[in-house]
Amino acid sequence: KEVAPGAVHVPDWLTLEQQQELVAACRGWAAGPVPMRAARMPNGGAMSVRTVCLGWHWQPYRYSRTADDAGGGRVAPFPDALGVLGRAALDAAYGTGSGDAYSPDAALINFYDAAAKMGMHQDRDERSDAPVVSLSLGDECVFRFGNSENRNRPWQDLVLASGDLFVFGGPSRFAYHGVMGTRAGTADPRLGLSGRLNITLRATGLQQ
Ligand code: MD5
Ligand code: FE
Repeated sequence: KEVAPGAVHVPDWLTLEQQQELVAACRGWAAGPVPMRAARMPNGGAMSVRTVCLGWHWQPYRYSRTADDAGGGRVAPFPDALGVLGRAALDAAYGTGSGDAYSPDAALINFYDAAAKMGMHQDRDERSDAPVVSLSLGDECVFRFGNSENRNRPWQDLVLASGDLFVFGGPSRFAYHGVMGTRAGTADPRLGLSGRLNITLRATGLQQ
């Protein structure tokens, strides 16, 4: 379903087996070499979401190869399998062949416990206007998709459930968005996940 130009929601895109594999992979990635952590904002406060990065490490508001805010180590490489999944995601959202030239080089994996939220923001630390691919796992959340002008109305509130794909490209790439909260206990017990994971794939446009 096209929510706005370039913003496409594909409910239940991942099979249960793919979701289980991704949850297991996220557990491995969360362990390190740069462990999952709550990013600290320039004002000193910690985000309620915890994040682990692959390929490039994100901290507000820049990307680097090393994690100054989480031990200083070099981030794990971006896995080829996520590039393959990203191309399939664009094909599913925009039509066959749309993903051919897509080569994301960073993944951010966000974990939401029952209290976590993410305020309205734009993702504009990338030097690329390539689409962002978002995959949801575990508990449902209320996702707020806004406009590209400011963090205020108009917006649309959507429920994102486990297995859902969302692609943000074209005129929607720099829209404001946020996660108002999760719905604790809504995850499929077969995932063995208490909380919500979100994987985003991005092309940073950065070199080396
Ligand atoms: C999440 N993560 O559910 C969301 C999903 C983040 C973040 O927002 O920055 O880690 S990604 C939603 C997204 C990405 C890029 C553009 C737009 C939405 N958009 O234009 O609405 O943890
Ligand atoms: Fe974002």
